[in-house]
Amino acid sequence: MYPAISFYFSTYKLFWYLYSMFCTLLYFNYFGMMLVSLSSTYQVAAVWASFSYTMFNLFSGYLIPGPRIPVWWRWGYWICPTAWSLKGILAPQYRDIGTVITVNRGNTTISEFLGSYLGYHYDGLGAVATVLMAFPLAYACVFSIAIVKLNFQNRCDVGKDIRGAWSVKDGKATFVDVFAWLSGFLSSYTTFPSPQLPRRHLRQINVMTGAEKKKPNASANAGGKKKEVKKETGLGLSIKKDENFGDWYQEVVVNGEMIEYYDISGCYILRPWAMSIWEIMQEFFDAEIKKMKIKNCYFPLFVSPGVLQKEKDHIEGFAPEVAWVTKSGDSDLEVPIAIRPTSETVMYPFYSKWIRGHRDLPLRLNQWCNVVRWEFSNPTPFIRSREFLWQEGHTAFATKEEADREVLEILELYKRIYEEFLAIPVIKGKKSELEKFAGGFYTTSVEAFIPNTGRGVQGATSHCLGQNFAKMFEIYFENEKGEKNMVWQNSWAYSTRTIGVMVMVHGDDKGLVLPPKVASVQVVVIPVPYKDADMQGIFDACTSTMNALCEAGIRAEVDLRDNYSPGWKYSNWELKGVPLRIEIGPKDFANNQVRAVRRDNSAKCDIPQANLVEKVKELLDDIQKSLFNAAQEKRDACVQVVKTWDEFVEALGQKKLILAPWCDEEEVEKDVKARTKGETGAAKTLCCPFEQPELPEGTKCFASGKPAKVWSYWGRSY
Ligand code: 87F
Repeated sequence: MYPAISFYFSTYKLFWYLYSMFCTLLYFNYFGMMLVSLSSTYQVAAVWASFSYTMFNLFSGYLIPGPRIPVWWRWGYWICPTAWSLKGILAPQYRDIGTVITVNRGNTTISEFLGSYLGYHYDGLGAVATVLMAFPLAYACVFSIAIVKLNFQNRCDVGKDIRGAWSVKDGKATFVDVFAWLSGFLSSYTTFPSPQLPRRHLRQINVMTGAEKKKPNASANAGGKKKEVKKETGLGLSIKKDENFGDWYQEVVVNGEMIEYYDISGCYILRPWAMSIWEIMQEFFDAEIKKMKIKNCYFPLFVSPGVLQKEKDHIEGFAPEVAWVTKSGDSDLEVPIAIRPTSETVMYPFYSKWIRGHRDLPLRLNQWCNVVRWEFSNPTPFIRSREFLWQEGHTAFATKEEADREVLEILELYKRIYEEFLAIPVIKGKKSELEKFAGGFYTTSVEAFIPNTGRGVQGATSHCLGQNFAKMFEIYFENEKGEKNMVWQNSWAYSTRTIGVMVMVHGDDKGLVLPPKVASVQVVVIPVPYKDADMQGIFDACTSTMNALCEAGIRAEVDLRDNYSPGWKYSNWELKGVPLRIEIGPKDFANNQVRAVRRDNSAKCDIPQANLVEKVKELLDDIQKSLFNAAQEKRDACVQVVKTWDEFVEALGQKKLILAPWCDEEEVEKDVKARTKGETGAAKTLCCPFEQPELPEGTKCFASGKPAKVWSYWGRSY
């Protein structure tokens, strides 16, 4: 490039050219970064950039020579970085050229012309060099201060990119972070970039921290080779649970590696970290229902419109949510087919075929599958998605008593999933007439509560369908006396919503908090390298610690990655919610012990290797119990007993879980819904708890003033 622009070639001129160009590239970069760091959005930065670059042209001395710029505007010339670049490039190139040229009909030399007309003087080049270096330094400083102090990167989407660009804990950069990043940025300039570098650059910066630089052995791998320790983008969470619950939730499920967003709204990718939780619950529930002699089966995903119509009365309200396949390739299907939103209509025609006599009963089937409900209101991962995983049980009995018994047995299993596995307290109860499954006889449910939003959430349902579907689908059997009777049916389901409730209840500002019973990794073992330590010994101790735990049936993993610092690993496993972290450093290694750190309360303790398994089991049990107790305490603190409408409205405004005496009339519930309708949704009954407090004679319904018949939980809900 240099000879191509016909510059005179000498070492001196080449040096000036390269130096000026280097400073110029640098200040343009830092200037751009500075604008972004000073602006709340990219758009604002872009407006400033286009203004600034126009000024850079205008005052560069190229369009209007410096000495010709009106005196009162000349300060613009002095502060314009491009003016200094031109000085640094052109003065050394041409100031010693004595070639005579004709300008305005007079003769002059090039050097003379450059000095008098353009203002490029030979003397003072030292100042030019200094100023040229001062610009990038100044811009970089302003950038650093803006990043640390203004922290705009946390206030906008753009920030996610910017945050991704360096190691930032809790979403906030420190000066050390920013300078480390800037030095990485600079060094990428002076090394040959690989084709992938620019993108990687935006996402993560690998630098050795000061502390690690002092520990040359820190990252020595098994082979003794030294490797650079990545202080990776330990992004953690940028939003606090109490500050913006909705955004916090979205962030925690993604950064905690549970969910990935998909390009169809309301559909999400369940990553292994979430799927493993589902599988653990599935394993428990599947074994329990098998003990009850319930068998698994699988019915097709598609429903023909004719069968769906059979259930028309009940499906009416649900119809808008049914998704249809209307085409194959380019041609329209002769008859569109529905995708199952639930499987009553898919299964019951075959129940009618398979059930003939009393010996065919009970028929107890379950299927693990996906269903599709094309929801229109605000999709939320796990809680409300258009496709989700569930189990649906469909059973048929000869008598109502058998059906009633099963409804409660299944409900108890759902309660155990929530309380024993997910460490979430739930309330068992019966749904109101308005809230029950319209096709059923009665509906029972387990109800959880999310204190942060003050919303109830139906955790799982167990319906007694009575004989409604038997009538519709002609499911009859002949009893011992040869009489034709209709069967009694139940249906029950819990879904991946359970996982969302768990995240909402236990998660904190550091990320997910997984109860040990459902965590696919219950214990993570992390080596803590230290200067001059016997790293191989520590690594081996970590591996054997993991092995000992695994042999004892504890789900343990060891994190021997040598390109991440221990601190980064701690945050990463905390973000993912692993219940217990075990650290092994030189001191622990020497003392034949490990250090255990709990995720739920950060409590630390040292455990001798000799009673490792026993103590870890104890700790995991304790974490499970503490999580449940903490969740119960929090939930109970939100329960508010109200007796009057005014108290009800006040409690609703305070995001309480309301327990109120109620007349149990559908019209009154409709009325409460209408009167509380607002932006955040109306209040409704969650359930009438099986455990009823005493209802003294003469107690009035809080809403209608009529005599109360039951205590009922009320609230807004998901
Ligand atoms: C959406 C579209 C179409 C719920 C729907 O709870 C139909 C329906 O029938 C629908 N949403 N329901 C009720 C589901 C009842 C029931 N089905 C078996 C359960 C448990 C499992």
